[in-house]
Amino acid sequence: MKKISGKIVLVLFMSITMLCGCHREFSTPQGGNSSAVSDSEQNYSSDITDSTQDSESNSEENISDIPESGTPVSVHGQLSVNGTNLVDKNGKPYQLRGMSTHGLTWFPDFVNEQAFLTLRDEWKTNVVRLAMYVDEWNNGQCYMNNKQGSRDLLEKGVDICIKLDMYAIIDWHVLNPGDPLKYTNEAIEFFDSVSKKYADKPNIIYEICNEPNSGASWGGNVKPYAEKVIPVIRANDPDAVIIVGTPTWSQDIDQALSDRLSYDNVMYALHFYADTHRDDLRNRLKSCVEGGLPVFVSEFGCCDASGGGGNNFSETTKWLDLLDELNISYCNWALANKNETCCAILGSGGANGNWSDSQLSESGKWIKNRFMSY
Ligand code: IDC
Repeated sequence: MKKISGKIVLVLFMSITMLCGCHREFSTPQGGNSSAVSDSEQNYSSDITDSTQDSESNSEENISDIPESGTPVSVHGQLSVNGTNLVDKNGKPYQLRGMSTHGLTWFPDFVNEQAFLTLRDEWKTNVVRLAMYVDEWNNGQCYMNNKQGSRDLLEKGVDICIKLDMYAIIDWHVLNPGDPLKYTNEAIEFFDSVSKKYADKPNIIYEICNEPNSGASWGGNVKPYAEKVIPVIRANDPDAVIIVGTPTWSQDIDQALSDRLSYDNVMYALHFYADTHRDDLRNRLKSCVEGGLPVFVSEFGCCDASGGGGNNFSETTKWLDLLDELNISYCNWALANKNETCCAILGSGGANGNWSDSQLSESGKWIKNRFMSY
């Protein structure tokens, strides 16, 4: 992995940005009020070429907002796992906090530099999770129906994170079907290729199966799948952190605790939706961490598990306080403006960042304030 001094990267970054005098903005096919538009109706543009143009946005303000100590990856470098902790290049416990995109091909316009820059400099986050749905219910907007388009958007997101010196989680978003083994060959092909491409970048974290479900068990499905995919990533990128989903929509971390994978730098995913999952799951988390399991909350919502219903901020607070206490990293679902409780941006908010509070949903406002409170 590249080891570059934080200061050099910061100076380079600032010089390049000042030379350009602008933020590049990517094409954003979706405009106006899209809240009434369903996922399948989202206008997925296969042309995701950058459209470099002068921006009226406040690039200088954003630059001066960068903390003295530098931007995330230049300061913290290659992450690894030590005991239950995610640690930085100096071996110090480090917590990633950030937003997860919605399905990349469903909301392609949110993959743009100004949006991620706002997440970094205003919301004070250090990671973006890039959710690439593997298969879905007949809407065609997923990897199995559009490999190249999905892959292009994913790489666009990763490249923006690298440019902005943020961490990027490459999420193979297994949801349907619930058994990750079903697309093992495709996963191997995909992870071999991306891990080759990004082998020298300390920014990247691989998440190999979002949420196994529908009876997929740890021992029978998830672990055998992980044992096929992890060595493929390791052959190209020996020290990247890899997150592995757990059964029952990434809730059964206890199954992993009793039957751990034998690789280093592996973390196990726990997902919660605060109005559905409460003390029982929090207690499971505590006991698994006490038992030595490194856990990563790669997805959570402030609402119920459908992504809808009302927000429950008092339960979310209990969750996030516990995660802070245990140094567990987390990503909030989702950076999108679908008319859904879990989405952070209102329909009128658009995808280009610099959102005012009136353009954020209740959940968006709340989570932004939480991120900024650190
Ligand atoms: C939901 C989206 C919703 C979409 C649905 C399709 O919010 O717009 O129609 O997926 O399947 C998860 C999943 C995540 C879900 C989310 C909310 O990882 O893909 O997104 N959720 O239901 N696990 C628990 C909840």
